[in-house]
Amino acid sequence: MNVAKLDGLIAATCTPLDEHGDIQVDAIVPYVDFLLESGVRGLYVCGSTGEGMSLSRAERQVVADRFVRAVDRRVPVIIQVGHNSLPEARQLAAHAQQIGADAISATCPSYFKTASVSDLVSWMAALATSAPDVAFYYYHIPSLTRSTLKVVEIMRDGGDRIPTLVGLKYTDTKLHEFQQCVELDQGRFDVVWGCDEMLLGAFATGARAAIGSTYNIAAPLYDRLIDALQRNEFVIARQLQSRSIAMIETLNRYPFHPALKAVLEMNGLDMGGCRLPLGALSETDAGQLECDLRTMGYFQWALPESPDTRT
Ligand code: MN9
Repeated sequence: MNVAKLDGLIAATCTPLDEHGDIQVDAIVPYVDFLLESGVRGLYVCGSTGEGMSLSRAERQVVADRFVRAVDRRVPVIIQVGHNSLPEARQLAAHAQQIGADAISATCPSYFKTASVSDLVSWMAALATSAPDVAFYYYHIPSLTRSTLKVVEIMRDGGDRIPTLVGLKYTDTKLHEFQQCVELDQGRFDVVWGCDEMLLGAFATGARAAIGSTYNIAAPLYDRLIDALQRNEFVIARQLQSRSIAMIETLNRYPFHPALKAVLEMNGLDMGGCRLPLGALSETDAGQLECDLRTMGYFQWALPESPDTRT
């Protein structure tokens, strides 16, 4: 099992769809090349951004397989295998191991709420036995799962009972809780930040890697933010974060997921819309979004070839 810690920006990938709403597999190779050229250092596939929960198991397996093959070992690939049905989740995990993914990750089941940390860890342990040679990152995203279990306790108990549990994707905004997870058992776990608009706070609190959706469309901006922090240039880091906040607020108005795909389309990639219930942007909305982004300077500061590499 490869347990090297993740480092830098990991893109939570979108799933390209065609005009019928089916998976558009041929779009994955150019998309992966675009992400790696923009500075992304890993991929997180079939998560919230990738609409994993809206895809069938067969579709998820095709998507996972195509991303792993397109990356061809250049960066780590993590496959999100969470599912309300444990047998389905286990088959996804076994498949991820079989195709050579570097890690699996899973949300907790979310239709029935898990009553105790111990029950959830039993569920995770059963899942992990289906991919015994692959690192496992628990995916904490209470805004979507509505889980109220304490994530530090999940990791503590999970660490005792699951040999492959190496880390956590922490997608919440409680920096103090994130710090507790980072410091648990002398930094035993690879705790990866999941809220792009608070990257600055997370890196100040001990994060070394972040998994997120907007690293698809602005990795150079966030890389400059991390560089600024490493040079203790906090004013610059705050200015860069403030651009990211404004960009995300703009996307949220459209709403977020189809808007993210529309921005990738503006970058020359074929992404399509989202599957219902998320839907797609109308042409008018996509045009308005492009106009909003142009006004805020997005095309000047967010992209690999951006002319403005200053703040
Ligand atoms: O997990 C993403 N969260 C959701 C990662 O999809 C709910 C984030 O990357 C957010 O999309 C991002 C923008 O709010 O922080």
